[in-house]
Amino acid sequence: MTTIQAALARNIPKWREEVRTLIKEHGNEKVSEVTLRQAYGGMRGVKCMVCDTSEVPPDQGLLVRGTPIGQLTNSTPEDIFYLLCTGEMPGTGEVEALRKDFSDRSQVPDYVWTVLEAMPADSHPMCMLDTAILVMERESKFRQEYTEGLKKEDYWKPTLEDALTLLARLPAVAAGVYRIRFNKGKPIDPRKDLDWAGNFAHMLGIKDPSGEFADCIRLYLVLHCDHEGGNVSAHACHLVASALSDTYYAVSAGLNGLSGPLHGLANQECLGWILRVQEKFGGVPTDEQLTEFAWETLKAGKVIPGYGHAVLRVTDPRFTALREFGMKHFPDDPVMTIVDKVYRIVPEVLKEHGKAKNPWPNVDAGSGALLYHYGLREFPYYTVMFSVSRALGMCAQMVIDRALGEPIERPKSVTTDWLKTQVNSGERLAESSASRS
Ligand code: HAX
Repeated sequence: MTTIQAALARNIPKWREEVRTLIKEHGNEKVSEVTLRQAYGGMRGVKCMVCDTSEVPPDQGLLVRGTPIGQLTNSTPEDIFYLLCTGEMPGTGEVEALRKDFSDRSQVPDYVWTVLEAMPADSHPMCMLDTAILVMERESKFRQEYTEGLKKEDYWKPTLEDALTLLARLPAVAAGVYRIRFNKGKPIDPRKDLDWAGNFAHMLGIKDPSGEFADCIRLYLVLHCDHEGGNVSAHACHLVASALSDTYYAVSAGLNGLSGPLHGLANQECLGWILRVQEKFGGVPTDEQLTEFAWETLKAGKVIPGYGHAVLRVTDPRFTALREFGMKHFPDDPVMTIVDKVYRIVPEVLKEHGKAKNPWPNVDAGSGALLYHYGLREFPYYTVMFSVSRALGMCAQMVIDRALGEPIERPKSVTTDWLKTQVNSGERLAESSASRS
């Protein structure tokens, strides 16, 4: 049995050597170019950062350490965290050790509940989650050891410590946010006999006699774990961590990014859209009615939530996995039926509309329907569920960044005047070379 710490300690020297050699031998080779449009256009497609935990080929969707996410749907979040960090699929012993470690660290300090209880009753659940993470920053091992004097090559060790403590507490904190914010009663304590996902399901307090809700949560937490390095939350986390801010600061920053409606918050908007369809048509609409509703949304200048993606150009395999789960367990659920119908209709509407580069569903198009089915009906909470999972990827990326000694991130910005001059001088150069030839 190899602990996650031991597996990292074994792999990190190899990774460091590999990167050192790559930079030494090919450091000046070009891997990307930036156009003026990209500089104004959210840097879309610019290859200027490295993330080894996962990648998102536009025609395949998420690969976790090279394995398609569709092949990992029977894994647990513990498997996935080990895989993200080390690049190796853990055996039973490794998973048991990690599960026990999470369980040993899972006690949420009382001051977290005091802070959450004191927040205004209409606070957004994401604001509550991020606040809870920030107040725990005082316990950061990285900050403590860095202040005392820590060698750069050891930065990853207390970073991993902080990550494990934060991840161990996150399901309890997130479930507590649900119970406090939506008046469900006191937070529920974790159980020693349950895994990370099972405990999260248990602490939410949703009735689950068959264990099916826990299975749904397990799948949900696996599917949302990571999505390479350039998305808003991963990038925000990476950027903040690059200043050597500790795990609590960096994960909270990343999750603040996840709270935007074009990113993680889309899942709360998505189900809202589906339920508006259901309400307007008194149930499952006809194809014509749904087509008309989709056009109404677009003509009002709004986006259809859950559709489109900055990188993907196919149906998101995470949507496929969630849809399969729903169709297997509750094919006759009216909300699931609408989700399925939207999947048939909306891509055609978006293609005809002609704006979105990707007319296919992303992960958010289906996730809310599953949670709604099991009685978790407070939409503003959905991004918190996403966050619990995405923290796995952000933490893994941060440990690896620290291990590789990544420097503070500082791209160069330019002014519009500079770009105008650059463009004009480019034109002058082109003219003079044309006149010479
Ligand atoms: N409905 C209507 N219009 C859409 C659209 C959609 N679902 N998706 C893209 N478009 C529009 C864009 O608004 C943009 O219009 P303008 O030129 O008028 O600005 C145009 O199509 C081109 O956009 P794009 O290049 O295809 O997409 P972007 O990379 O700019 O944005 C988004 C990607 C995911 C933000 C976008 O597709 C969107 O807003 N989708 C709906 C919200 C959503 O589902 N977000 C969740 C994404 C997944 C995620 O991160 N989850 O956390």
